[in-house]
Amino acid sequence: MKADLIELGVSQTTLGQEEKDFLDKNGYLNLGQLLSAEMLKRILAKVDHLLQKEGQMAGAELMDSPYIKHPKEAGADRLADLVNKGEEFDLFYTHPKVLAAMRYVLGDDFKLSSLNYRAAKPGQGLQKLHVDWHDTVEPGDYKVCNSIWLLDDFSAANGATRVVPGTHLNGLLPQNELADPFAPHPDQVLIEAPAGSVFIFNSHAWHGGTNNQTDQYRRAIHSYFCRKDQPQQVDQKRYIKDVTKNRLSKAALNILEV
Ligand SMILES: O=C(O)CCC(=O)C(=O)O
Repeated sequence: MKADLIELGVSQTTLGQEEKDFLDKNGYLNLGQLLSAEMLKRILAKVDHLLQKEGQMAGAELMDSPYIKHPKEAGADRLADLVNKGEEFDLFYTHPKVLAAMRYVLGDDFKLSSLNYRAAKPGQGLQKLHVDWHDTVEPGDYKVCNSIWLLDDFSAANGATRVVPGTHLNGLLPQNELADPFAPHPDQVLIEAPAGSVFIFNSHAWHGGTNNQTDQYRRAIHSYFCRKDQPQQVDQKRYIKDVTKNRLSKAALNILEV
């Protein structure tokens, strides 16, 4: 295993065999509640502060990217480049459990692609079933893998993410197969779990946000990773600030590839 991953606390056993088997078969995995109530409070306070501060510019870093599919998604608030917006967000790309899952899906050579906030607005947030890649891939030849960190309890009512288990293995793209990619899929599973939980989903599995039918935002952070031979969704070298560089370990900086 790469020295950087060992330094960040990843070992061969960080992910158990049952977890690996579940992820292999289904293309997603519940890592449990990795954020405490205290951590959630701090993160949400920081997110609120950033949303206020950035206003209309929130999420602007994503507009620069040729790789994003819905930069101006009307149904959701976004914040981007959280790597450079506070130490509260360091954990999202250095947590050993998340890194172990990324390594399991992408192999030893992977990096952070982007670290963004997405909040489905009340009454909105429905997305097509999609994959985060432009083509099909052979099983095992995965290019991208996402994690979603729940900042609110996720339920069927408030727009929980949906995943169609096993679709990372079927060599099919939802846009080619589904008459209506917005419609509920008979095999879809909703990620319903308490705030603080973290789910991994292989980005080649069909997935998407569902409609938030409540009057509150449904908030989450996505730490999204890609293989080292692929471009990042947000060019980390371009955005990295001295304050971030000075704060992070060499191993963490290597995950950003800066
Ligand atoms: O936030 C979610 O529930 C899923 C978001 C997603 O899949 C995306 O934005 O590509």
